Amino acid sequence: MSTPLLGEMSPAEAESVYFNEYPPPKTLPRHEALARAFIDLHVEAHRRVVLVTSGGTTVPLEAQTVRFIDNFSAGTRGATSAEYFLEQGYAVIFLHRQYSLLPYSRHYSHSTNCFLDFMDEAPAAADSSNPGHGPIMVRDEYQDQMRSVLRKYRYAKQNNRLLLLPFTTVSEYMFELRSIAKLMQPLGPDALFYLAAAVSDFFIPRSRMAEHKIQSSELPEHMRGSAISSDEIYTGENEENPSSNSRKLVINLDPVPKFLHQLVDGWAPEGSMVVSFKLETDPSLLVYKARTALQRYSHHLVIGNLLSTRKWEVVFITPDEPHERWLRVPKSRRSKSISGAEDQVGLAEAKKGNPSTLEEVEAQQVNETSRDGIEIESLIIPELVKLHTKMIEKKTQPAQ
Ligand code: PAZ
Repeated sequence: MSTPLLGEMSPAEAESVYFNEYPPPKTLPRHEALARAFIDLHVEAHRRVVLVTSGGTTVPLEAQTVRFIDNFSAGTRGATSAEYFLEQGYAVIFLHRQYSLLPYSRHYSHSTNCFLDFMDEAPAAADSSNPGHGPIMVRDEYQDQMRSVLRKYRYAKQNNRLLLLPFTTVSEYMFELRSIAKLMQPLGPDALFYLAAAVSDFFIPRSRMAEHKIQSSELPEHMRGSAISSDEIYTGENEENPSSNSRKLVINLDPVPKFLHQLVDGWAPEGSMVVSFKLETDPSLLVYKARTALQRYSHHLVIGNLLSTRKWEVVFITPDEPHERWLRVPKSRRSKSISGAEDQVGLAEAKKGNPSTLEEVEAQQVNETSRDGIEIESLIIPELVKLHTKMIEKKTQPAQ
């Protein structure tokens, strides 16, 4: 009889099997201690705390990992959202893929906005003992923007409002999410989960994973040991009788269990708000898939986005009226995106007719004074905070 896939088990069974299969990440005890102290501090202050997850997860192909599967997410949504949550007075636990974008420093990231381009060497003072070494300073044209970012960053740091916790693999992410969610219990309705990370849907279970680097060329027999040789098809199953087809690597992945169910029904505090994201590439699927996720996990909000338009529009799918609500950056305020496709804005809502919604008009009014591009997160977070406030009021006000 074949072993059932995790996806075929009950959520509780899948949780037990999954978490017993992997050793917890080495960093977990330290992260738990940091998270506990952070949460205690903010419970004491009656402050709301949001757990923002951000970036992609890796799926290792070997236990001693040389190769892994990854995804596109740079962590822009998570890092940007964290800044707007901080602006709204939340304390933020930022559970992020290591080396993905971080709140505040994202403005000066290595790939798009190299921090060195913002700097200059000023002439040395006339009386300097080292005339060849002028002080390093921020270029004039960036002073205001950098001062503003720096002040917000220092405020968050000095006031203990931001806790950065990194993960890399999908299993590390799962362990961290479970532990932090449970630690957030004392927050009750003041806890918010904002699950923006792009978590892999597929993985190779530890029991079927090669220990060592998968070999791409033949080894002499006496050196082979348990190495997967090049005349085998590696399926991630360590099959007894692998079919022979040299130089091919065929990977057989299992579905990652959907722990959203466990989060909503067990790990997260009673009364807390859970927001998940749904990413699609096919506009005709987005709303359907987001609605299905909301029904399946019975949480509070699914934010749907298309890969090609995610910087300019999202849809809020809620259990209550209006059920489907689009937030859009007005055309004139859309920042350019190399990977984006502006002509696809509105397509996922096409059946509804005119995509120019109330939100578009409102956004135009709110930001009338600024001619710069608007970040869609500046629209998402205030709306979300309103919904969270409503939920808290419902939970904390005695029934009339
Ligand atoms: O990191 P990023 O800003 O490039 O992308 C953000 C995103 C598209 C990963 C996020 O908005 C999202 O939809 N996350 C959930 C993906 C999913 O599991 O469907």
